[in-house]
Amino acid sequence: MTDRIATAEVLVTSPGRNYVALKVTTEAGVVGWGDATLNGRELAVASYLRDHVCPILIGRDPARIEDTWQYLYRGVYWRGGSVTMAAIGAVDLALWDILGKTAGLPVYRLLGGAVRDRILSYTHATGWDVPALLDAVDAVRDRGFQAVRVQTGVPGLDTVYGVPRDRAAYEPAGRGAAPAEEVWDTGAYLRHVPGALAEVRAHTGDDLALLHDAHHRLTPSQAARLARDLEPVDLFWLEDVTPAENQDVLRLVRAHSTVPLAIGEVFTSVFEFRSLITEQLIDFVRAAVSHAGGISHLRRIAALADVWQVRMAPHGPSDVSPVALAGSLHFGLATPNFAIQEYMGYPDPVHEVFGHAWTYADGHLHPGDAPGLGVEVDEALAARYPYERAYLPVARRRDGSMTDW
Ligand code: CS2
Ligand code: MG
Repeated sequence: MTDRIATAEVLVTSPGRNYVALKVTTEAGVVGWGDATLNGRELAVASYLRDHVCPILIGRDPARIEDTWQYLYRGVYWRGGSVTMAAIGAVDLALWDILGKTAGLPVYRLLGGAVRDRILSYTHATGWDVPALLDAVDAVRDRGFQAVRVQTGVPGLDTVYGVPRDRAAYEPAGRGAAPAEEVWDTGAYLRHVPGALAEVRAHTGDDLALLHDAHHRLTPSQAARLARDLEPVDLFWLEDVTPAENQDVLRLVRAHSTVPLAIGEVFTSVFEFRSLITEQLIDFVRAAVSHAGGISHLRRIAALADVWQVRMAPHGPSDVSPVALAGSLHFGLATPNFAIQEYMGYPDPVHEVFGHAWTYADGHLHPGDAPGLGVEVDEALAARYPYERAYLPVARRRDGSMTDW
């Protein structure tokens, strides 16, 4: 007998930071979880799901995952965009979770089975000055990581993307009535970063993969200059050198450097990646399983990328919940051109609300062998952490004009 979707509910919880979870329950009582978190715009996705998507899921066959994806993507005239794709991603994750639980298999086995034993992961090391950064890199190495993203403070700037002021973990979204305003100076950044990262490389030796995120801030010539100046550091990748809208710039960057380029945490579909992949302008795809339409759509991006030797490296900051991280890991274990998973980690309350089968050990992640995605949300505990409005910061140049954060 065909099972049917009985209910679809949205849960918003804030165990330290906001998360939006989707709970889909079938008539047979199987529960699937999805992640619909969009940092700083959480309630937009919650409403999109509650008001427009959940009602039309009821009665559908949960095993028709691809058909539901097409129904939600093509069945809306106003298609695409971060809110829509995060909502579709949440449904897709929940349906894969249900299929796995129904079959009694972890999702990676439904995707064709493991093609690797474990998934290489990277985490973040940050420091306001070089000595603090070197300490942070050493601490990350002591935890077993073989790859690390390094971000450093810039002399003359009070705030810098990715670098917390205190020793607390970096969490860009701030709670409050309005976004924090940061002052940004690309010239100061360009003068400081290549030397600082060269010191990190001299300190670590060759056997640690180093990554750096420019977070969308550079003009075309600045991007080319940074890539060129970072050549001696031998980066694993340089991320988001320019605003996502200007893809043509990457031709200029390529002409000046062989530094591997990673792009796309704000992209939500294969259509946005098409020329980046087919013109070989990038080396790594950063789309998140939650923001880019779920496992079903990330597989489509990966299939296109594989033809051009581009590899998958999904976004995994703390605003990607443990549910989406699980989805990414099942996908990663079963996908040949998967390279590396970002893993910032979570504070304890997040681990308690989202109990998970995935594990971290020795620089690697594994999704675990529990049926489905292997994440169960403790709803009673989640209810003790109500939503709190939070915004990502905005950035202004020294003259007060807005720039990309
Ligand atoms: C990022 C994120 O992890 C990354 O590479 O660029 O830190 C990003 O700034 C946040 O996810 C924004 O919500
Ligand atoms: Mg990034």
